[in-house]
Amino acid sequence: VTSHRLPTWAAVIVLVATAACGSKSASTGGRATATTAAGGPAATVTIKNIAFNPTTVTIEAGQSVIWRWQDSPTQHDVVGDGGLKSPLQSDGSYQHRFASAGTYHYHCTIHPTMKGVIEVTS
Ligand SMILES: [Cu+2]
Repeated sequence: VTSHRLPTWAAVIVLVATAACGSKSASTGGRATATTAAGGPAATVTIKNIAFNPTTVTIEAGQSVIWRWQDSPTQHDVVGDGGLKSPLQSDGSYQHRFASAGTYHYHCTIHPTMKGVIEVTS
């Protein structure tokens, strides 16, 4: 009597699993590509999974770094040496030009483990 019900349940489970899997891969599939146009930032730091990547970037004095937020809906900011101070945000980008050589440490104010360094050579 119950044997004819089993295929129905199995079909529903398969459909739900397929739908969930499909939507997940679609949402993580998109990625931005346009990053360094001529005369644009010399380096890009991606903010994702509650981390800066890469954590250390080396540029030359006068060059710029751009941070790109890809961790929505989690909010982060970039605050540190050399006047680094971005808005607290979950999307978008922040660009900063480093005029003089030095080692610039920065962090995210709401995630103590998020730290990064910009090495600026002369
Ligand atoms: Cu953060």
